[in-house]
Amino acid sequence: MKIGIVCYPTFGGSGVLATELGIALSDKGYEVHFITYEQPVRLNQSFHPNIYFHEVKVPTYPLFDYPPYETALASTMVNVIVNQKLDILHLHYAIPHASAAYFARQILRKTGQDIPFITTLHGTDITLVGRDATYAPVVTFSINESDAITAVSDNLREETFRSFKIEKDIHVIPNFVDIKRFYQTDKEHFKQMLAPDGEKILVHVSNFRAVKRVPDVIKIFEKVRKEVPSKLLMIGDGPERLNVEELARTMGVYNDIRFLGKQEQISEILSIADLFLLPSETESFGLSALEAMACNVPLISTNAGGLPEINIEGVTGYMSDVGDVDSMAKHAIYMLSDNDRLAQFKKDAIAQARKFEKQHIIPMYEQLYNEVIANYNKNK
Ligand code: GMT
Repeated sequence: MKIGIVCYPTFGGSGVLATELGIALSDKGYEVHFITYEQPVRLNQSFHPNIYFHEVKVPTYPLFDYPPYETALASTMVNVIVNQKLDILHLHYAIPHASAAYFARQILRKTGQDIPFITTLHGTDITLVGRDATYAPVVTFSINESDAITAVSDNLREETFRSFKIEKDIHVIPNFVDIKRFYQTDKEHFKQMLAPDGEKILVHVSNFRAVKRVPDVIKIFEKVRKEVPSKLLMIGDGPERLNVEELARTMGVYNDIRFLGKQEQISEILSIADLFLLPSETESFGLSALEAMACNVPLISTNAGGLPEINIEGVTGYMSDVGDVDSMAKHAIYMLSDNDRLAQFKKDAIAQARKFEKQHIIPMYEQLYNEVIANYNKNK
């Protein structure tokens, strides 16, 4: 089977998940074609002979204040579908991928070469951006035109039905983790450098957007640090970074924090962490938290969105209401202040991550592809 994957190539969760899916499918013998404007970040970590990358180029012109990416994307989809003879197109993040696919299909129908497409909803395409009245009619239409729809959690599925007039079922296929790549490795020397006096290490990974409430990470750390000797690693970059660095200086905790920026070898950093902080305003699943758990790291998170579907209260960590930094700090101190207790949380975090191992989840996508292609051909 030849599968086209359309995604954002950045460090965002939807692009990471789409890339991991493409890698997993290619390992199983499928031919995978990525269509996006840049090489997806996790693709350049190693060579995969069954994976092809088709760059969407958006020519500029003095008239264009806003170069028409969606038009370039739809044209590239048409080219790749026809020339590579794809069987199915899988779109990750509804905007603008689903509407571009609809457009591409209308073009292909004229020549009898159209193929089915599946849209996977990831989170902010529904909970923030898609809901905006500017986009909502196009998002609703193109989701409904998809041959199948998936969401990454039960919560996102319900949220989609609440916010849009969706006329077909939404399959829930959760995020997954490759535990052959995400596991705790021995990085004691690295830990020694960052926490020379045996301090506990807290970590946050995100794209530093407002929805992640990154200032809450600093506020939680400031409280934890008063009770438990600790250090904080901040991984990622984005619009909130400068404000957050300034907040850390103002609160007098900057010297105990390392802002490491965007990193590709996340599992090596997670390997030395004791606790993962994810105080998001909304989080449809929390892929970064799952990857942390696979590396032995329990969670302090909010109870927003789909987080209760992965963080088991009192077992893999604790959850609090959005913005309740006192509660999150209290739970973090409880977990970090007793080594035996912390070890149990770590063990339970790994056990929970294993439930979302890629070998359990990839077959769900394979089954859906087969069903969708069979139905499409039947109704042609
Ligand atoms: O918001 C992000 O951090 C990026 C975003 C995306 O769509 O690129 O991530 C979303 O998709 C991930 C993969 O399915 C989920 O694990 C994240 O929870 C989700 N983010 C939000 O809902 C805020």
